[in-house]
Amino acid sequence: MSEVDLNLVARARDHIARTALVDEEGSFTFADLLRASEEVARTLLGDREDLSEDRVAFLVPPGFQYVAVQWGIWRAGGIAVPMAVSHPARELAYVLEDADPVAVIVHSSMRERIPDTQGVAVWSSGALTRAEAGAEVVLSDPLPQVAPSRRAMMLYTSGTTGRPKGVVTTHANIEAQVRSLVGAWGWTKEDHILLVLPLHHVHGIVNVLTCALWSGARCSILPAFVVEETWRWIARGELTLFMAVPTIYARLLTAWEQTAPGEREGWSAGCRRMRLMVSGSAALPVSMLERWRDVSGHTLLERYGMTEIGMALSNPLEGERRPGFVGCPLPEVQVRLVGEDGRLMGAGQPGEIEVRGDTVFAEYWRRPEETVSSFRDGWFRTGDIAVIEDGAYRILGRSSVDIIKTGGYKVSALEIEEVLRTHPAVADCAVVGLPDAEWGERVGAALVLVPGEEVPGDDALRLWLKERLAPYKVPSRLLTLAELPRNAMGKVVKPAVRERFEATNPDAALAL
Ligand code: MLC
Ligand code: AMP
Repeated sequence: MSEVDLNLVARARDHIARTALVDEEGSFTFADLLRASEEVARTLLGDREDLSEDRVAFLVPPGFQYVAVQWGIWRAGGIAVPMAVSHPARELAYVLEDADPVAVIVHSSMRERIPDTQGVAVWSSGALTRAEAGAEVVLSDPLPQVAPSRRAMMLYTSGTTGRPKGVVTTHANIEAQVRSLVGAWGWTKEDHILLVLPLHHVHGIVNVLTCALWSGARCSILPAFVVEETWRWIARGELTLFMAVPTIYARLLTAWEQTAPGEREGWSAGCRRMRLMVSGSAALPVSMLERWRDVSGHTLLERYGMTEIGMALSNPLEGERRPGFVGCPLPEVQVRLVGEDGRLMGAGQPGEIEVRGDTVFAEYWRRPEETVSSFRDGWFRTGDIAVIEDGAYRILGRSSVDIIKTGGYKVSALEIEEVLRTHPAVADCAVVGLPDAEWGERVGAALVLVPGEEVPGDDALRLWLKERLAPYKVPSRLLTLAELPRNAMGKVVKPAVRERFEATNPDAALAL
């Protein structure tokens, strides 16, 4: 059997000597990536010919090792399950339990966060990805043929029903997502992008990392977003592209405003040398778009997407980018708006965004009923409400009050409530999203305490929650109420909970 590369891998062979990745450890060519990922693939395969869509979970910070591991899993025929480096043990254990992997690859600095699980091989990413500099790319035994229709990746995302579920995409889905963006945003091998986003979500994985590697471009990677480091990179003037969530632009703006005029000029000049700056994953306030235009000379290109569909709508690369709008359907993506009664909506009428096409995911992992109910006649129902005005889409909100977007992360209010209710002092609670200039929304929790109990001290409660939830799910506003506002059916009225927060001086509401 001769090796038929995945397209992504085949394309890397066209750029073998070019720099693909730069991280804290150094620069790596496409040859380094091919060699290291082959090493990972062979180790994972052992005596097997093909991982045949077995899952391999990995906990590796953004950097060369991460990419070598991801490609190695793909080249061995496995499904890559990236885990979030910011997650506490409880969340990681949930992913491992749900994804049911045959192996876990973990960065040496994080080894203690992965429990020894019987039957699951645990490898150190450093031991697997040591690329001998300058060594030949040797193809000994062929690696398996991996058809595009096979499942490639599983990303955990919150739904409205409680704990996160695995969104499964095939190689063909990922390729369609990448082709669509590479075409629409004019990627070439001359591009150089800085990756500051986490690598357990599509924004970082697909829009930044995979589009870059597909194009033969260069991706420089920070292990995590740090505002000063990001400005230093921008000021060097080597980058052509930047993509981030609005919270990151907010932080960059604050730092710019607080720095000395001489430094500002260098930072702004670095921005002006780029060809494109993109915002997405959450609504970009028009005021932020305008401030960024003053600072950088760029009108941010805002686009709309979702883990299940990749990107769907985008403002244009060339032509007018309308503030407050997310543009039009991207190439290869079909979009429609549907009313509550299932009727198609015309221009000016709000409806739920539904998406169809090769970019749309295959299934929710081991949740056939949820998969079926998330589609209507072959169209994926996003739960986001939009309207078309003068030919462009404007997002109006979400159909569920229980989904919160904070810092670009989607979190489920129900999941947080479930955890809070297990605290001995909490009799009941309601979690809501509260509008916030920096985070888009903040997580607020209204608590009804067990009689005789007091609000646990800030630090104690925060620590307790941080052991159980990802940092971005931990409520940063607390309010105690005698009882939760409920309707005649006994259901908590979330808008009324939000009003209680608004009626409270934010300083009086416990800021965690
Ligand atoms: C972290 N903190 C938060 C928080 N996140 N508080 C409130 N709301 C949040 N969302 C807390 C931390 O626990 C910490 O508390 C304190 O804030 C400061 O943390 P930090 O380290 O400064 O924040 P940081 O971790 O840097 O987070 C900021 C960020 C991050 C913007 C860099 O949120 C981020 O990377 N967001 C991008 C998410 C993303 O990629 N989404 C794409 C999803 S895909 P303490 O007590 O520890 O000090 C998708 C589809 C699409 O949406 O369309 O793209
Ligand atoms: P996720 O499930 O983490 O992939 O988040 C996807 C969600 O982010 C979408 O369903 C939207 O609610 C939101 N989103 C993404 N881009 C935008 C945008 N430009 N404006 C408003 N909301 C957005």
